[in-house]
Amino acid sequence: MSAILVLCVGPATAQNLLTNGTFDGSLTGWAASSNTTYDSTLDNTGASGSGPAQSVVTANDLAVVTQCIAIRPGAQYTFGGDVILSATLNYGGAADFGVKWYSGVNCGGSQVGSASYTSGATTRGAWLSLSSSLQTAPTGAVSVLLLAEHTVPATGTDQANFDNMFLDGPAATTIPVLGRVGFLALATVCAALGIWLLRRRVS
Ligand SMILES: [Ca+2]
Repeated sequence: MSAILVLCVGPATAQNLLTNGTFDGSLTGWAASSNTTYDSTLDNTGASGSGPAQSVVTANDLAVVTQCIAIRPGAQYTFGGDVILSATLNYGGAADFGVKWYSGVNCGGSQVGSASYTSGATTRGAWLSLSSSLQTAPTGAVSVLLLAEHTVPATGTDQANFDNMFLDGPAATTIPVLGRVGFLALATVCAALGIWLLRRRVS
């Protein structure tokens, strides 16, 4: 019955699609550049064992933490997370979150549309929450690469930590393609279900 209701009413709406966006105990679910590690000491919410990803860039370099997610083209998404730039390991680095859309599953194929980024972290020594504007997944995209990025403009040691990352939006469900007969059958079942629910409510 619940499956029929989902078909009649439509799929569920926005949810955080990331695996382990809070970095509970490890970087499980994430790919990270070699200058990024798990840090158990600096969780944004103080939750024990839920550290952030920590990037320490020691040269004119880029650190990146990524996760690829299946998405639905044409659907709307927002992304972001929390970031703290170290006040002590400070060499003028910058940090933000971004998305890149891909035509193939698991971020294969080619990049589709433009990459988008949140604004960059502007202060150091305090956690900041960064969130994107509403993004529409481009036509032809089936997956998206979510990134946390940390760059340093020159040779020096700079530290950033990332936590509570999110990609909010509808999951990439496989929508069955119905022929005319199938559509009429589903419409009939939905109508019958509606009448049945109405009668139950009245009686
Ligand atoms: Ca955490």
